[in-house]
Amino acid sequence: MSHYQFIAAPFSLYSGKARGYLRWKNVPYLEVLSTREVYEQEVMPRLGYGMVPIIITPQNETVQDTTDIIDYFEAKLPGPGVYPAGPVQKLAALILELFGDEWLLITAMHYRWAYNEDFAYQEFGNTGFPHLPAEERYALGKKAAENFKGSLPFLGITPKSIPAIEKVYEEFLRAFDAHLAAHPFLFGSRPSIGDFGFLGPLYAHNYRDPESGKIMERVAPRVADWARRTHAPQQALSGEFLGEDQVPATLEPLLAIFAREHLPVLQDSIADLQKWVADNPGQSELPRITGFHKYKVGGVEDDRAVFPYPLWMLQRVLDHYAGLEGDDKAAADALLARIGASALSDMSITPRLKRENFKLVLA
Ligand SMILES: N[C@@H](CCC(=O)N[C@@H](CS)C(=O)NCC(=O)O)C(=O)O
Repeated sequence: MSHYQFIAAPFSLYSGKARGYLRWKNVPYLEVLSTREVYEQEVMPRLGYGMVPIIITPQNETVQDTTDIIDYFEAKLPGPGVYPAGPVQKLAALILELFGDEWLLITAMHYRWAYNEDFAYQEFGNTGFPHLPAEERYALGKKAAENFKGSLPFLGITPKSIPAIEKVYEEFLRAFDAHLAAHPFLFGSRPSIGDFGFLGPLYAHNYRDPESGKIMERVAPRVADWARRTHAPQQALSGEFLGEDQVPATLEPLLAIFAREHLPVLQDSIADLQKWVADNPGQSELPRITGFHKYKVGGVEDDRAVFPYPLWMLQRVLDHYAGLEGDDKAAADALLARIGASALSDMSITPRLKRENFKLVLA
């Protein structure tokens, strides 16, 4: 076997993120549908739990987590990459990857389950049980989807927060659409790690789910076009990042939404991690949820679970920032101040986190 296997699903958020990257990077891979059998016989034994997408290498190694998948191929394959060389561009790209993966997720989950419930059940059924008749596929798909639909309140998606989620999402779509009037991708003509972070929620859910796709086409047709182009690049390894480490001014409204909506959640998550560590001496493996907190979306307060995993992604941002010096640091600080994210410069994840054997653990 000389190709990579990519176990994934068409309707899966993080599969969309990785697939767009694999195509742009020209990775020789074959996609394997994560049917129930594949999930039970390949995914679960390899990870110790169920999660897609995964990569199986020709040497039979497993790579999970889309960020690890991207980093694996960035290190392994020659040619252009998705991390900008410009230090301020890279900082902004890492922030936007985190924001896409972990905050736009809220919009992806809300719109799927509010407007595409039947379609989603069909998709779960078609993927999990493709050999069964349509009715059985639907029934089993509905059952398989229970946990996902059931996660909405944990993500802070309730009747109270929904109008605010929709308001912020439309603000985000308009700002991204305006940016795309001037640039094909976030940082120029080459997709970056930030574009792929956006792609999961914006392609697999918010573009591909039929009712959500109509909303995207109506509010932000350039974003729909970007989702198509980024998920199915016409030319692998193409394009350039903007010169002189430019972060276009049109990205600042997007970064400001991160600072306003996501950063406070991350600050609470650090505090909760520290509390969890104090309450659980001697334990290294983190649970999926460390607690609950009040969060705000579009100014509306609601309850939400606190997830430690996004702190592992935030740590990447903070590690990059910590390495900046001189003019680069001054330019980064000026950007953070303009977007309202100066708090980032004093944040640190203590204790540090790492991923080991597909688990999040204290470093
Ligand atoms: N951070 C992970 C997230 C992957 C993820 O949540 N995948 C979803 C499907 S899109 C899944 O398999 N979820 C199963 C679960 O959460 O139990 C990544 O980037 O790969």
